[in-house]
Amino acid sequence: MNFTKVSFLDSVFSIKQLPEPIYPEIAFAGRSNVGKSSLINKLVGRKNLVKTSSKPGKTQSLNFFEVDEALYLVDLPGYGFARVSRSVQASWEQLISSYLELRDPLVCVVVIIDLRHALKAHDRELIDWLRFNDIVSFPVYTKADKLSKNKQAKQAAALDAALNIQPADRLVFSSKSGLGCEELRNRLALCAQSC
Ligand SMILES: Nc1nc2c(ncn2[C@@H]2O[C@H](COP(=O)(O)OP(=O)(O)O)[C@@H](O)[C@H]2O)c(=O)[nH]1
Ligand SMILES: [Mg+2]
Repeated sequence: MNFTKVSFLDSVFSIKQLPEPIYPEIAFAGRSNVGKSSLINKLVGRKNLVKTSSKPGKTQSLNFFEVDEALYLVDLPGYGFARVSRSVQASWEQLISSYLELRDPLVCVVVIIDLRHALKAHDRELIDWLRFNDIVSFPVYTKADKLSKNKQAKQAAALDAALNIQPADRLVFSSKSGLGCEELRNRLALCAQSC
């Protein structure tokens, strides 16, 4: 798998609408505006497969992308966006949590976190919830290019401590420079093959 043959499959707004479970699936989660769309685009070497935006909260569906006739990438709606109503937020959460809990081919949830900041409550809630439900998660610390090498190491160590993980259990990433991109492809290919 080299992440070259990539196409958009479908936008899913309800559990009933999910595609046939024919490939392993890797989902991508993160706070709105954390850089999730940029990360997916970088991963598959496409500028605009997933729309990026400076306006957070755009993605309201689960967006499925097919990779190399072997894998589905699933772009989950961003969370922690204050400007949507509570009822809209609740229905997103319902869709996402049902998908994560019930979907057999799901092998890993990539949780994207901003390397510049301390761990946010929403990120912790998600990771705790995934652990509680025995769903494999893999944190990726993004926007590394915005920090010096020293600061990157310091911030990554702080996030590792907050999540109680080792450096081997996560990646430092930049959609701008491509830092960590090859490692992420390898890691996800391994996840997909192990199922
Ligand atoms: N410098 C830098 N900017 C980034 C990076 N990733 C995303 N961004 C910027 O952050 C903003 C939000 O990115 P987007 O991918 O749309 O975030 P999403 O809401 O999580 O999908 C955009 O302005 C991106 O250009 C990164 O690794 N480095
Ligand atoms: Mg996005």
